[in-house]
Amino acid sequence: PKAIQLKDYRPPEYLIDRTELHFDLGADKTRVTSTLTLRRNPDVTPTGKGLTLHGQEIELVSVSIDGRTLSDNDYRLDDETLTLPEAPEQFELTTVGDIDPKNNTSLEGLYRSRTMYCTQCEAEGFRKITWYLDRPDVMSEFFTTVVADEKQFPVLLSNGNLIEQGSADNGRHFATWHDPHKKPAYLFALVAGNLEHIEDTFTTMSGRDVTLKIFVEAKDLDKCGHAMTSLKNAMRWDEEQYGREYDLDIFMIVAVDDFNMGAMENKGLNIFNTACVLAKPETTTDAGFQRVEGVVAHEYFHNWSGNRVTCRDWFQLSLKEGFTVYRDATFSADMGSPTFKRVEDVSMLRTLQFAEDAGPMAHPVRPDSYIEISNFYTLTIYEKGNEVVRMLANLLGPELFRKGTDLYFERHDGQAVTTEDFVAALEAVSGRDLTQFKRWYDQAGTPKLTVTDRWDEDAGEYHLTIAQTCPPTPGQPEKQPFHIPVAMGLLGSAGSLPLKIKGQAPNPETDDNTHTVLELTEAEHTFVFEQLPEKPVPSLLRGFSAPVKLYYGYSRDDLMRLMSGDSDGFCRWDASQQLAIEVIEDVMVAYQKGEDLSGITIDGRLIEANRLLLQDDSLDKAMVALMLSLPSEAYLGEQQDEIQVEAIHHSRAAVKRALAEALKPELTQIYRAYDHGKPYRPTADDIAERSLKNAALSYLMTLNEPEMIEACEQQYRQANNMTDAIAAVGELVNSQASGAETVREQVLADFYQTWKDEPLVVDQWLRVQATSSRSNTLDVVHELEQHPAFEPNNPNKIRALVGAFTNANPINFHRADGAGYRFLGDQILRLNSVNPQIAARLVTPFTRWKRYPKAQQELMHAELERIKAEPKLSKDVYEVVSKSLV
Ligand code: BAL
Ligand code: ZN
Repeated sequence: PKAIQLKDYRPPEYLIDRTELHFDLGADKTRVTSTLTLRRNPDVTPTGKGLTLHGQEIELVSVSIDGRTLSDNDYRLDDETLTLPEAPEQFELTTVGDIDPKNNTSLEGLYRSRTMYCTQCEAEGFRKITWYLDRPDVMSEFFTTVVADEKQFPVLLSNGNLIEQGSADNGRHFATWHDPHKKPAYLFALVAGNLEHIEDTFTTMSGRDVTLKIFVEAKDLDKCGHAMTSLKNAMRWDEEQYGREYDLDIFMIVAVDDFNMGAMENKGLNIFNTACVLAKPETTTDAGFQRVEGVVAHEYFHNWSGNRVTCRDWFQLSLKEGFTVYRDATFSADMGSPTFKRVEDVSMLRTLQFAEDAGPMAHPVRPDSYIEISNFYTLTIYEKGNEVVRMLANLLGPELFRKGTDLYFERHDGQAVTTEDFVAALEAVSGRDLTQFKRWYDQAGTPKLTVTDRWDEDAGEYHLTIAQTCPPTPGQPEKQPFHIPVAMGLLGSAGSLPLKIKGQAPNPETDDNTHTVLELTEAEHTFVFEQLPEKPVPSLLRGFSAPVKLYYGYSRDDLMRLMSGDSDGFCRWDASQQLAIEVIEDVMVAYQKGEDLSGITIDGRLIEANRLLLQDDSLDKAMVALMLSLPSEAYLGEQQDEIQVEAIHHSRAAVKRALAEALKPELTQIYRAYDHGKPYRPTADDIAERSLKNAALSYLMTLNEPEMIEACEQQYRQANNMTDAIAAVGELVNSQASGAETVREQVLADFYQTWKDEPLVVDQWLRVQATSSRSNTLDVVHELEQHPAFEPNNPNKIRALVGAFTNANPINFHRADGAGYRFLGDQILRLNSVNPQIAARLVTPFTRWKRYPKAQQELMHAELERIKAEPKLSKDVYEVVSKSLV
């Protein structure tokens, strides 16, 4: 397969002013008739090659130009294109083609999910529906008619407004939709099904009433309320924060069981994975409620950042995704706990995006080449893209950033543009030169900041030196310095110290007396802080002001001071994590020496720091829960040159047990004080309280005491919400206590019996078992693969069982005998032909093979070779596997 290059971008030779689609959903095939009003693009010099349209897996019935049917000699057809060598300057093209949605397991284009038909067109699925210029810079006005059996498919939906509906022959009916806003084909959507809906209205800032509908299967009607509330909050928030008003009379969401992604922002008709829209306390965890709120907002926000202003080409994907993640993250922060949200996002970025950025698939936020664009819906495009927009917003300050986004939306409404255009709008309103900043879009890899300091007691001066480097990434051996904002302050023995930087006036947009933003542009800078009464401890990268790795030699006492005294919640949490990492690393040294970890003594400072947290009632419970949680095994692995899976697992567990022993009274007090009977609310305060209580349970369960196992079982049986129920199941599933065996079996059986008809809860049942650290987990996973609950082609089930085992269970996935790797290799090969997107995604754990000791490297490498040898490898899997083997 050939790579597509950004440098080869050419504007389209033809434009499509109007797109008229007619879908005849038959019992067997679906016939699609498309009538396109085409004209030459006046801005492009003709190449003389005629018109080439994209089209795949469609059986051609006929082609006509201006009503004249073409003969075979008038066009060329291959597996991917339809070419009209003699295309006129301006004409109407009608194509008729048959597609087979029932056998479309790729879940791209038009496909069947359970009882309904639905579509997924981003990035290049529309070409599986009809022949088209399937590229985001071709925007058209769509008219869509859907005809289907009235009993089986009473609901027929597409983008825009419903303009006509009625009966058709043979018990069928039709609906015609018109979308007045020009859009690229990737935003097209169609749904036909036996669906029910909830309805509400939203009055926009200019006083227009918009109808809001959420469509689901009848059994899920009671799980739509949270999504509707989230949607209305998001609509209001976007008006208040960005001045963006909704632009159609109706906004619809449809929930679908079989879906590759989380959701899709099709104009006026968002299609959602059920996992990202359905929620009720009995079936959905706190994290699930938060995910629904975030994803509903994200897709809604795309209406402006993505739909009204879209991408010129797929290299610009982060233009809409990075910006929209930034928008949804700030929305979620406003709706809940800002520090909690920030810590959660940074944890994911530092654990997973940093790993991607250091591996064979590393690519810039604006990539310059790809083989299969589906492989580029990555953490780099989304999450690092979010960080890049966040840095821009912080550099400009709120007022200028808002002016900049206003200008961006106004300048480019109805256009397909680039990340350059986005930055240009921010430059225009601020007068800032962001040329160097744009390296964040072009250079891959995570910059590394090395910080050193010197205290001049006599002068009362503190010298802080920050040096930046960035490791090589594929195709980019050398990097230029980045423009990096480092938000910081200085801590004295009694709190924050006043900041006075030699030769530098404070910036009123970002600074106050105790907080400043240092802007790095060179490979090294030294800042001198004057008039200080004592040697400070620096509080660096507050709020995680840039996506970098920061190295400063904090002493453990410094970390304790930051944990209790810093004004920045993120830095307090980060200090707690750093202290925990160091203590776990102490134990790893003992483990490597073969010492017995069962009664190991750990650094008392970690115990005391946590005791202070647990005893201080004035602290925000969300912060306490976050700071109490030990860094994940994955994040601990990221800190090491060579990932020692077993050492990390056993050392982390030993530290957790040692903390539980030392803090048993405090943890028990928190656990017992919690009122399990209180009604469930998904508010920030209640989520924090549950999170702290379940963290206490998790610590106490490491002690293997019968009364805690009993308490855990009781929590499961009495829970009025899924957060508490699944937390208890998770503890039982992981428990090494001999007394937990029977309870575990009973609880797992009871859980399945209770929830076997709720697919999203069954997903949680699969996930909790797949992530158990007990040594027989791979056998359990193999058994679950054969269980009726496991639907082998459903992406949510695959993620819950295969994805969870291979990404979130290091100790079992990386088994020394390679059985975990073989399991994943088999799954990838099985899914390669069924659903290439999902298959390619599953390869991720193998992309990291070089990070492990030699024996594991060899086993993973062998699996990659085995996959590469498959004769019919999809482009998707080929790209990830071949890049990993370089
Ligand atoms: N555009 C694909 C799904 C999303 O990011 O919203
Ligand atoms: Zn998005």
